[in-house]
Amino acid sequence: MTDKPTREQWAAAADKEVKGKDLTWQTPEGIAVKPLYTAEDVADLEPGLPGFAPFTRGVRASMYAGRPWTIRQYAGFSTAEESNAFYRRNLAAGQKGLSVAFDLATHRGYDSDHPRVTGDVGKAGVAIDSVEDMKILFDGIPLDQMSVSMTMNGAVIPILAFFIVAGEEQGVERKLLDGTIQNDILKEFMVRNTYIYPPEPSMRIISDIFGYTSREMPKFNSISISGYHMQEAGATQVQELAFTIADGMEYVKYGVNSGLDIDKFAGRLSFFFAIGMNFFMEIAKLRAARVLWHRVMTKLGAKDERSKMLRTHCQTSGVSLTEQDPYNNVMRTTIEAMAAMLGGTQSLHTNALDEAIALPTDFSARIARNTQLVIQEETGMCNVVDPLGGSYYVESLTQQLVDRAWEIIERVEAEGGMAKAVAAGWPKAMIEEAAAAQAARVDRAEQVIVGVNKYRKAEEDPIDILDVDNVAVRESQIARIRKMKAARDEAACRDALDALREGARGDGNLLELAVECARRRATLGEISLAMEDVFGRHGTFPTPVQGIYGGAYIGDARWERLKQGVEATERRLGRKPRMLVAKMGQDGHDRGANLVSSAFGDLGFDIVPGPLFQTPREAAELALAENVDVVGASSLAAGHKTLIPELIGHLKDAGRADIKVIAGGVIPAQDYQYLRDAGVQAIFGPGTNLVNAAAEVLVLLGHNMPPEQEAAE
Ligand code: MLC
Ligand code: 5AD
Repeated sequence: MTDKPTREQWAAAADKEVKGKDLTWQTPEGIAVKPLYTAEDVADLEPGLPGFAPFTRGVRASMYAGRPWTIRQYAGFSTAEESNAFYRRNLAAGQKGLSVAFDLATHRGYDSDHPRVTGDVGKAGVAIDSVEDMKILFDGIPLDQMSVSMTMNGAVIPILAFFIVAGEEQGVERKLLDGTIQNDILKEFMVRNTYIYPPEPSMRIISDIFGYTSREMPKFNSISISGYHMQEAGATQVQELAFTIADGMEYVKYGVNSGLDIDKFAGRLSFFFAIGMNFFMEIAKLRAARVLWHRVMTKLGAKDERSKMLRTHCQTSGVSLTEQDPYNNVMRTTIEAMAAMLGGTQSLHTNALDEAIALPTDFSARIARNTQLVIQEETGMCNVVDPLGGSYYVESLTQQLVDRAWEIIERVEAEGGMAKAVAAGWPKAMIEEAAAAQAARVDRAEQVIVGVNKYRKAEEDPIDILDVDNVAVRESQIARIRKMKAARDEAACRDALDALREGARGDGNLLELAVECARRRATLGEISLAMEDVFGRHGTFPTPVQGIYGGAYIGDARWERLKQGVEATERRLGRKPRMLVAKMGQDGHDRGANLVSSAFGDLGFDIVPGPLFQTPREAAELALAENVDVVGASSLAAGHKTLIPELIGHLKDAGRADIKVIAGGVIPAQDYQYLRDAGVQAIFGPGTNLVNAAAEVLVLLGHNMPPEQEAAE
C-alpha cells in the first residue's frame, strides 16, 4: 500500500506544472483564494444541519426538496393596465410570485402631473398615483392568494396604504395579505437615492410600518433589507454583506426603541442580495449572511428562532450584464441563478438579456423566467438540500466572509450604528472607491468581460427592445387623476390629509393615517406632500472619489498622453476644461456619473458634480453659472429622449449653443440618431471605456489629437 499523498506533495506537483507561478487569486474583497482547499481548511468548521441554528445550510429543513424557491420576477412599466396584463401573462407561464417595479415619479412621491417628472412617468416602472391605479394593477389577481413584493422606499407610506385599501376593496382581510415591502431607507441614502425625507423621519416611518404590520398583517414581510443595490453600485461582497446586516441591526434597534417587542416583528424582516459572477463567493455570501444574522439577533436579545432566521430574495446582477453581444447575458444569468439557489435563496429574480439597455420584452422575460423553470424542473438540482455543504472551499469561504464582514460590522457598531455611519458617509465612499477600482480593472482589461473588453464583435446585431411612450402614459395618468379628484368627497379627503399632517407632527401611526387618506382617494403626491410639509425634502450633493481610477493608470503611456492633452486644452482655454456631470429627472442611479467624475477629474478636468434630480432648466442654469465647456448628461432611467433635448434647448435659448452636450448611460442604439438630431455631440453607452471617452471629449473641445495615438487600444 502506498501512503496517501500529503498537501506538501500536492504543492510540489502543482508548482512543477506551473513552473512556480503563484496561483493565489486575490479577490476584490481582499480574500486570498488558494488553488486548493482540503479537509485541513475546514478542520474547525461545522456547518450543522439545514433548518437549525445558525442556519448556515438553509432556513428550512427540507429546503427546495420540500418547496422550491419562489420564481418572482420584478416587473412594471407604463400604466397599471399594461403591467397587470404583463403580470397575468407571466403567471400563466410559470412565474410564482409578483414583484412590482414602480416608476421614479412614484418612488419620489410625485403624481404623474407634477412638472418635475415629465421624463419619468411610466418609464422605469409602472405609474401609480392612487388606489384606483393599484386596484387596476391587481385586477384579477387575488391578494389573499398571490404574494406580492413592492419595491418602494421613499413613498412607502402611500404605496402600502394603496395596497391595503386595494385588498380591502377586493374583499381581502389585512391579515391575509402576503408579500413584502422593500422599505429600506438606509441603503437609499447610501446607494439607491429614491429617498424623499431626511434620515430621522425616514427611520420613524419604518418603525411605524413595523408597528402596523406586526399588528395587522402577520403574513406580510415588513422590510426587505437590501444589499443588492450596494453591489450594483460597486460594493465588494464583503461590503455588501456587512452593510446589509448592519442596516438590519439598525432597523431592529429602532423598532425596539419605538416600543415593539423584538420577537413580535423580527420574524417578518427579510433580506435581498445581488448575485454576481463570482460564483462560489456568492454562494458563500448567502451562507455567511445567515450565520451573521443569527449572531446579531442573538446579541440583540431575540429569543424566537424565527427572529434569527435570515430569509432572502436574490436578483441576478444587473451590472454584470452587457449591451454588447447580449445573448451572453443568458449564460451569465444562468450561472448567477445557480449561485443563488446553491446559496439557499427563498425567492429569485433572473434578469433579462436586454437588461443593460431596456426593460424586458415578453420575449426576453420568457427566457429569464425559463432559466429558473429549467433549473427547478429539469436538472434535479432541487432534490438535495445544500449540496455544497461540506465543500472544503465553500465552507472555508463562508467562514472568511463571516470574519471579514464582522470586522466592518464591529466598526459600524463602534461608531454608533448604521444611521450614523450613513450620515458620516464612509460606507458610501468605501463602495464608490471599490467601484472606481473595478472600473479601472475592466477598462484595463484586467477583469475580463466577454464581448466587451475581450472577444468583442466588430459589428453588434441590434435586438428588439421595449419602448414606452411616456407622453401617452402621462396623459392617461393625468386624465385618471382628474376624474378621481372630481368624484371624491373633497372635504373628507382634506380631513384625512390634515390628520396625517398632524400625525406627522406628533406620533400618530403614519401608515394607519395614510390608509384613511387612500380610502378617501387622496393621491400619492398629496399623501407624500402632507408628510413633506412637516418633514421637509432631503437633498444631497455627490462627492466623487479621487485618485483611485487614475491611480490604476500610473505609468500608462496613453493615460499620460491624455493628461498632456488636458493640460494643452487648459493652456488654450486659460483654465482647466470644465464639465458639468448632470443628473436630470428622478433618476438616482449615480454610479456612472460618479465614475465619470472620478476618472475625468483624475485626468485633470475641472468637474462640477451636479446634484441629483435636476430639471433640464436647472441643469442648464448650473452649466451657465459655472461656465462649463461640456455638459455630460447621465441617464439610466430612460428619460434621455425627453430631458436631454430640453436641456439643449435651454442652453440655446441662453445663447450658449457652443456648450457641448454629451450623453451617457443606458441609451439604446435605436435612440442615437434622435439624440444626435437634437444636438447631442457624443453618446457613451454601457461598457464605455472611460479613457476612450475622455479622449473623445478632448477632441470635441478642439484638442488636436494625433489619430494613431487615439485609436482605442
Ligand atoms: C418555504 N415554505 C416552506 C418551505 N419553504 N414550507 C415547508 N417546507 C419548505 N421547504 C413556506 C414558508 O414558510 C412560507 O410560509 C411560504 O412557504 C413561502 O415561502 P418563502 O420562503 O417565505 O418565500 P416567499 O413567500 O417568496 O418570500 C420570500 C421572502 C420575501 C421572505 C424573501 O420577503 C420576498 O418575497 N421578497 C421578495 C423581494 C423582492 O422581490 N424584491 C425585488 C427587489 S427589486 P410562511 O407562512 O412561513 O411565510 C429591486 C430593484 C430596484 O429592488 O428597483 O432597485
Ligand atoms: N422591470 C424589470 N426589471 C427591472 N429592473 C429595474 N426596473 C425594472 C423593471 N421595471 C431591474 C434591473 C436592475 C434592477 C435594479 O432591477 O435588473 O438592475
